[in-house]
Amino acid sequence: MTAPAAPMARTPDSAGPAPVAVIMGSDSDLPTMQPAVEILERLGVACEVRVLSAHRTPKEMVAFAEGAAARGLKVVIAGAGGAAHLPGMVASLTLLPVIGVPVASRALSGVDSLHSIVQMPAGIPVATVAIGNGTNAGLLAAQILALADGALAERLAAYRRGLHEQVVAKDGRLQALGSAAYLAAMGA
Ligand code: RP5
Repeated sequence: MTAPAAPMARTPDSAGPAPVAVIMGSDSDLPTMQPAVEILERLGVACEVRVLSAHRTPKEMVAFAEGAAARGLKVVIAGAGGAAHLPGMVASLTLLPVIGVPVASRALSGVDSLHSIVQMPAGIPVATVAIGNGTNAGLLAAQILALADGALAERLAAYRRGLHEQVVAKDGRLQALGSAAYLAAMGA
């Protein structure tokens, strides 16, 4: 199901440091991660976006992770593919919650990424979303922030109401058209 356009689209709050960082191991991950940026923007949550590779730029990754909390970040969303060590390594270097996004890899369709990110050892958690699901990573980050932000919680509730209305409308249309006509219209 396509996520509805959030009815509360707004300019992200610009006062103070961005509370969310969206980082990724390569710019080739950006198509997967941009939906996280977009849903955060729609919810009015500012974010910074970086390419930081656990393997190609490990020192920059360490500097980012070690300084993240002091710079005012509250949540890190980290996407990577293949030998996807970025989310776990960042999680090992900060107490901020880290949300991992497995990026669909060419060779193994992202199952390698998923296993690399989700199978963290006890003690260093990474909250892992489904392969390729940047949107859910952005929503989860917003839900964490909403614990201390009532206005953001209301925008998230409005988003959920939009999902509900979208499905109810589809059900009504399906019943009105019948399944064959509905399916034909979907292929149009
Ligand atoms: C990982 O290697 C990145 O997260 C990316 O998903 C994958 C491939 O990177 P590129 O070769 O496309 O730069 O580190």
